[in-house]
Amino acid sequence: MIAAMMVATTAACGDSGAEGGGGGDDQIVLGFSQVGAESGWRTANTKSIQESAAEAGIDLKFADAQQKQENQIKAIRNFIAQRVDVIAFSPVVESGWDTVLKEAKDAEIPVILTDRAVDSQDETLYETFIGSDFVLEGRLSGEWLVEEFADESGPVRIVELQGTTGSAPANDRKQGFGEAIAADPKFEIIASQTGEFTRAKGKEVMEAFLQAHDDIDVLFAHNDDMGLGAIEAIEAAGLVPGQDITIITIDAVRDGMQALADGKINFIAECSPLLGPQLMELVEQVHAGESVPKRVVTEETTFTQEQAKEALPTREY
Ligand code: GZL
Repeated sequence: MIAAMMVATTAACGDSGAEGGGGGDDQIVLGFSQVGAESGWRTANTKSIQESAAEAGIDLKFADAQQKQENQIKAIRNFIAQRVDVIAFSPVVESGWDTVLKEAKDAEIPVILTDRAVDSQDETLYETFIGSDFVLEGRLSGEWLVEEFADESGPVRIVELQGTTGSAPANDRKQGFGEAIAADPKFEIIASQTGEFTRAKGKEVMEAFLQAHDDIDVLFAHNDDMGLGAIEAIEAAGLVPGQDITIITIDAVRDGMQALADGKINFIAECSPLLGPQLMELVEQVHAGESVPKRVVTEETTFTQEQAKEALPTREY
């Protein structure tokens, strides 16, 4: 991959607008529709994509959908009209993509899914999907909790901050976590609601949880940002995050890892946003007509409080 990038001699001219772009004749033009800028994870993901496109000499036309599916559909149609070489996007929700993906297929423009999946039954509508195994992330979170509370007789009362309603990470993380804690009936999810993957909404929903329940033992948040917002609500309620309420989150972005190292979060399952380099390699392969695997799973790990302290100094995001 590094060699492939070094071979790309075209001056880097990653275009950051949805319009324009100074691509040379032989330069690959990539249209990318991003979910939005809702979380620290998304910011790091966008940076990785933009920097990797520039390094690979790929002319990037980047569109931010502000978490709205209709904006992503418009952006994809715009890319088709511009006759880009490849389209890539992170689908904000799983459903409702077949029509626009068929339009891209009819226009003979290959599509790559990044980060999140679609629930289309027609796998010919995209070349490959590169992203995390969200069910595994949820399962690892639940398994840590089962182990951590092995000596507790229970009940263990859990509140859950879900990601964006209908999104693959929200659906799959909930599934994986639920499967893991089903091992022992002492674990009970007493409230579950979307915090839209944002700090502000996570704080607002956690405030409501705290007003409705005075016996919360655990918070499972589908991303660090909602967990960080919830920590503000927990502290405002006079409780100690990480002690009065055990907190598990997913992503492992810098602010989440800092809270983990500080003892305010107890466990984080990593979800790497650094998809840029692998995405650009796939774009080049697809553009060259090479066959690519239908599914590329990103490598990830998990962190305890001690591991966060060790990892923080060299954390890329
Ligand atoms: C997961 C990604 C999720 C992150 C959130 O791959 O889609 O969206 O977990 C982000 O932080 O908002």
